[in-house]
Amino acid sequence: MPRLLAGKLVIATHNAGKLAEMRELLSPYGVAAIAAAELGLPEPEETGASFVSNAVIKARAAAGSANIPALADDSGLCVAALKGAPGINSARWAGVARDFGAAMKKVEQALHAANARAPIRAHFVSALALAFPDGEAQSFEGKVFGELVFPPRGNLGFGYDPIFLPDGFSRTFGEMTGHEKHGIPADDSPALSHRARAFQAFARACLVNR
Ligand code: ITT
Repeated sequence: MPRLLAGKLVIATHNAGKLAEMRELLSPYGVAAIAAAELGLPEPEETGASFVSNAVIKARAAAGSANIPALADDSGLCVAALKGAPGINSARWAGVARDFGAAMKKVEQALHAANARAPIRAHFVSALALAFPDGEAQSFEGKVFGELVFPPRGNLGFGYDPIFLPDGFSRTFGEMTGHEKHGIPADDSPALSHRARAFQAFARACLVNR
């Protein structure tokens, strides 16, 4: 049985783009969301082989250190012509400087080396994990499919947003407002982004006051 959540929650991310989106997603629920960095929590090593396992590692580490429930996201861009890369290594492709201009170039070069032709199919995945201080954890996954475009377009969002064109749209995530990318429709029909879709599943299972 999922455990209902109320009160305080740590958002177990050190990524400012994700943190802003997760705060917006949580804002209607009256949950006091505290960022891991505000508590000075260390970043655990992401040793898992899947998005879900890495999300659980991050959520458990934060819940254990902060002694309150923690919500973590592990996410990434999976490119079909690159056999799913960068996938769970999406942040690592940006190097220690987290330079996503360089990471997007690296994707483009890898596609060139693989002789990939348009349309370049890709999807984003987000695994959200909620963990409690006793180690209990639940996870929820969301995906969004589309294609990659070069050169990158738009300076909104973060990470790989400027090269991702979701199916059915003519603007990349980098050209969309936060509301368009991860807004939750009033009738709770599926949101657009991977993270918002995972969040809808999380909210249905765990959040109160809906
Ligand atoms: P935390 O582990 O502290 O949460 P991180 O950036 O290291 O931060 P991940 O290991 O999950 O997080 O890496 C996922 C990367 O995939 C992230 O750095 C982004 O660049 C990219 N990514 C994930 N969601 C994205 C989105 O909505 N738009 C663009 N890029 C995204």
